[in-house]
Amino acid sequence: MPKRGLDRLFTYASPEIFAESPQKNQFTCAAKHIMQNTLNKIFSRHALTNVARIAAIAAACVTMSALTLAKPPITPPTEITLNIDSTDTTDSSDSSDTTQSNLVSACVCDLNQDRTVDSADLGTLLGLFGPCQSADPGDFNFDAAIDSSDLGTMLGNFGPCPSGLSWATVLQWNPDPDVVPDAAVRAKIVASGYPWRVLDTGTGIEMLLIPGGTFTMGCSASNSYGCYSDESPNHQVTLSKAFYLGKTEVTQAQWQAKMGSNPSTYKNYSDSPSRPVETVSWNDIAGFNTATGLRLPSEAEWEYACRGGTTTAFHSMPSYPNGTNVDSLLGNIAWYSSNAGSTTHAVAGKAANAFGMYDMSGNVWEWCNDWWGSTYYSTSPSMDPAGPSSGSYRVLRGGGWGYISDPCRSSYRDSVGPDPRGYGVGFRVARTP
Ligand SMILES: [Ca+2]
Ligand SMILES: [Ca+2]
Ligand SMILES: [Ca+2]
Repeated sequence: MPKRGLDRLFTYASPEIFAESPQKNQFTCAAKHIMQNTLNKIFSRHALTNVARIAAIAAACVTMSALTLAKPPITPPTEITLNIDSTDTTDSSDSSDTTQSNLVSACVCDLNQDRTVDSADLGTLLGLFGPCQSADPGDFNFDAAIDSSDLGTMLGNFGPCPSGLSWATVLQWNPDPDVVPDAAVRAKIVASGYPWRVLDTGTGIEMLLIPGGTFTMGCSASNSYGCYSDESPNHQVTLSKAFYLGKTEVTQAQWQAKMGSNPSTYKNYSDSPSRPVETVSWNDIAGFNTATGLRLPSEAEWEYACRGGTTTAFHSMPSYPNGTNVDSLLGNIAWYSSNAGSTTHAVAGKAANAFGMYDMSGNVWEWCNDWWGSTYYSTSPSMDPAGPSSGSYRVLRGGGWGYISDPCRSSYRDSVGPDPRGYGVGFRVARTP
């Protein structure tokens, strides 16, 4: 906790503030005296860690609570319906509300719902001090009063709300509008209940949440290139569940750290650790994913994540929020034959798409989990398609540094057997929450 925050906390917790609260009559002069003494001691103990200071203040609050007027014992309910979804505009309950059974782990102390319990929530809580309806926001122990006991609960839960994901560290709960410009998409991410930007703890790979949704999969011709037969027919696909996808292709450094070796052809450059790993077969990646708990995206997940809401040959880029079919604009988002200089490049060097994904087009080709089938689109299920049940080739997507604009189109499909390793082929990882 930064000093400024700590100072604010001391200010909020001062007896003068309590004295102005609606409950001031519940605090005796003796209680104020004890509180003041405790705070003075805390101020004088500079060796205490911030955590210890907060704990000490919480203890003081409990002391205060013990000195308030006795109340009849109340049995807290085991669960409560909270208006915590993004569609709510009022406090009245509705069908979209979420029922939480563990109030602390649900981060009920996060009163402004920004997924972090901090001084902003503390200020709100202190502003609510006084009698209330049991289970009003801020009344964490359901005793029909917002008081120092609730304050102690909040102080004990300071920090980012838990993700509920055993494998992830939360970097950012809510999507950044500069990265995910569509408000409706941001609302869907928040409504998923999962954090937007996380770090896969085991690999250090940064991943972003892609919300479920429906899109048209298949042929998007560019101005210069039409589609191939395996990109048709266009068909509507629904991805029923949100999933995490690597913000970039897996880098050489990330592969090396997990696998202990680096198979990449372009590994002798100063920026090679930040370049995508390549010369990896589909079967090699199966080994990487077994070691990490990660997986490859399905082909449908890949195209949905690549398009980011666009229906054009190439996804969005600065000045072209709806994407473009103009092949000469591809260099804004992709390393390909016209700008790559016949080599890979450090990931995230070009503009990201509307989900915050880099290098979906170009740099290295990306393996998908699916078997490839030339006529699969005519039989693909509309919900969560996973590809043919068997085959000889696995799907590759996105084109690469050595290729023209044609295969960099969002709908272009290629296929290679699971064993060959190509110096233009890498991957990005997905994970089911
Ligand atoms: Ca908060
Ligand atoms: Ca209470
Ligand atoms: Ca790529």
